[in-house]
Amino acid sequence: MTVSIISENGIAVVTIDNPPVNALSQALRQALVEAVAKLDADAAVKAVVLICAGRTFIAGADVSEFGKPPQPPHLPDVVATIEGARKPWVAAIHGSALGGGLEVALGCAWRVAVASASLGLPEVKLGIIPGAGGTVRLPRLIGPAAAVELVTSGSPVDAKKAEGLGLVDAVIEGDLLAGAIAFANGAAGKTRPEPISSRAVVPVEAGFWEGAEKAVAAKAKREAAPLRALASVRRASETDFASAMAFERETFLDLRGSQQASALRHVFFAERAAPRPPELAGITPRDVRSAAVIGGGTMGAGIAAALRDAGLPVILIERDAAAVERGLANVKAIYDGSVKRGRVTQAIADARMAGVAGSGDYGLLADTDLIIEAVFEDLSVKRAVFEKLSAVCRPDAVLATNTSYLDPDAIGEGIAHPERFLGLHFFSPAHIMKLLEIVPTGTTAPDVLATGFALARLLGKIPVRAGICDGFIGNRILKVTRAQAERLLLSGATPAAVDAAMRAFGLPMGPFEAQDLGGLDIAAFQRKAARERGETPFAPVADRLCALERYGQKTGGGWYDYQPGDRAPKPSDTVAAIIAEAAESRAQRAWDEAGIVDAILLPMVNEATCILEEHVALRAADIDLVKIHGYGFPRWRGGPMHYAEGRGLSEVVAVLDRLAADGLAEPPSDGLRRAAKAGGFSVLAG
Ligand code: T1G
Repeated sequence: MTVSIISENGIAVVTIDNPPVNALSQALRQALVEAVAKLDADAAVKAVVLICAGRTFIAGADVSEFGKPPQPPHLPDVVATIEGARKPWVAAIHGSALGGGLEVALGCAWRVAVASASLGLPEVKLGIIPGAGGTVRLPRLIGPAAAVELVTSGSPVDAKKAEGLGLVDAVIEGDLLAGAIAFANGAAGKTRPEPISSRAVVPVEAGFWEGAEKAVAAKAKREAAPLRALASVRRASETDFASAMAFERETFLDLRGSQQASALRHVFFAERAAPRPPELAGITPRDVRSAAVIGGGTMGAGIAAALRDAGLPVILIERDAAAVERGLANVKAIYDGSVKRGRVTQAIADARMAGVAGSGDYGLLADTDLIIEAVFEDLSVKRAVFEKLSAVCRPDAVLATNTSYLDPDAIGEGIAHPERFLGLHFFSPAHIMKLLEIVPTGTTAPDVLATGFALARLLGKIPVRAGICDGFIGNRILKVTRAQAERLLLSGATPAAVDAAMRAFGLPMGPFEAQDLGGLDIAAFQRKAARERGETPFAPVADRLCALERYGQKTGGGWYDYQPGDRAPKPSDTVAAIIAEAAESRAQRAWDEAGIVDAILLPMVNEATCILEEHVALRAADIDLVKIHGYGFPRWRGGPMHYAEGRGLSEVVAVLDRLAADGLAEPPSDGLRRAAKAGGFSVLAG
């Protein structure tokens, strides 16, 4: 880390160089305090430009220091030192001025930025609030309403928007340093603005805070930080600077040590580690400049849209002209929906749609770099597709199957150049869901696996390497979730109670609501295949419902009844009767929310531990990412593995032992017992 200072014609330039994102480490904070003293003592200096080397302005406090006790100089003091400097400082912003980075900029007399820069206070996304004056200076600079939006959402604004808010004094065209020096020269002769800490906050209209609280609470749901951030902005608007700073710091330190902050930090680093797995270090992926999707159904159309969103031209192949038209219509429906929701403009949607060519002719794929198969989940249908692809595609073209449940080794058998084949398991809707399970076969070449990860980065997805087993990582755990949910029904719980408990835990919806939404027939199809393999999937009630063709919302009834045109789930007497009959010989018990969550979540952790021990997943954090980005597990709980470690693996083992003794769960696996003894899952990682 370096902080260099050069002075010329009265303007000193302080350049921070602390790769990769100029995070505010203890050494950097110390160097900034020393720079203020040095330049205040230099009579030749009339103003200071603060700029960063590398790809971005200061991106915030160093998140890797969060788990340790804060070391002086503390950031609020650094910001106060800059604000109180005798020579005025100008923050020159490129890349992202985030968190503590923006707070340092707020200590400067002026802020300038290039148009491509963004500025924000993302702390709530880490389960904390700004801790160096962000919630106190911002309402003084841009007013309470804009400050509330910026602080409680955690979302950044671009330089133009920031200029409009008064957060940035000028947007620099051309070279940032030259523009900042010119700005400093011009400003040096002018009256220096009143320090933000001395300014008053403009009054708000009656009811503002009550309205803000309602809106923030609705969005934050069970995350604590957004409402605490709102309280800090309100305190800053209603009391003097010093009291507000004390309140902010107290809140920041309180949240910093919270479970939610620990969980969100865990996810932050897991998401950044996922696209660059250590086992692929130094391996160059193959170039992917063109792509094709075989199959224009829901998944194929979603994958085509995801590829187009990343700028790749796409050929959509279907079996005949009518199917091609349907496939293209499915892609168009995706873009029409995006335009309707304001996610893209009509012009962008049209351009993306124009980049999809539909055809029934595999011959068009002779020079395509990547081909993803997304046809019906039937082995013979898939193998026929790859037979054609083997014949027409370049030997180095990457061929991928999007299968959810079939064995990629079986699908790829007989493919020419099998080293270029792998599984790429997208999650529906494929243009929205971030998770991509990357499934190498026994013959996939390392550079082809690296190509899968590079594709994930290009598509803005979270890649997780998964070994071959039934359901890979996510769907294998899902089967346990569903089996446990049915076990609960047979021992006295109701679908509504189970769903309510899992929603209260933080899931977007419970296991039964989710099945009614997605359709019970899909899992029934998988259970049929499993039984043909000699397995005995546990779904006594779901099987009965499917026999009655109660597939969920799409048939007006599944686990719940639905009135025509109304998606609200109603408890079903039919289902209750089926449950009562299936539960006849079983012990019944009263279930509370905590008991339901344990009986569903801890068996999931047990199965995940087997997945880890079998090296189907390489790291526990990867399993957390699968559940968060593929199944809506709450980020602020960090994922099932982080949650279990936080709960204590010995306690997890004890609860599972009790449930197993009552026939309500499988006993803890040997791996889970070993991890409990070792105090964590890392003992099992591949
Ligand atoms: N601290 C430490 N390391 C960080 C970091 C940070 N704040 N931000 C990024 N990294 C690392 C990251 O782990 C990765 O490391 C590398 O930088 C590139 O990241 C007092 C308390 C800045 C928009 O929340 O949003 O300030 O894997 O892959 O896609 O009030 O990183 O290469 O070894 O994401 O170009 C507030 C979080 C902190 C910003 C760049 N700040 N970072 O995105 O690169 S709290 C944040 C980001 C705070 C104050 C409070 C993004 C980015 P490695 P990357 P990118």
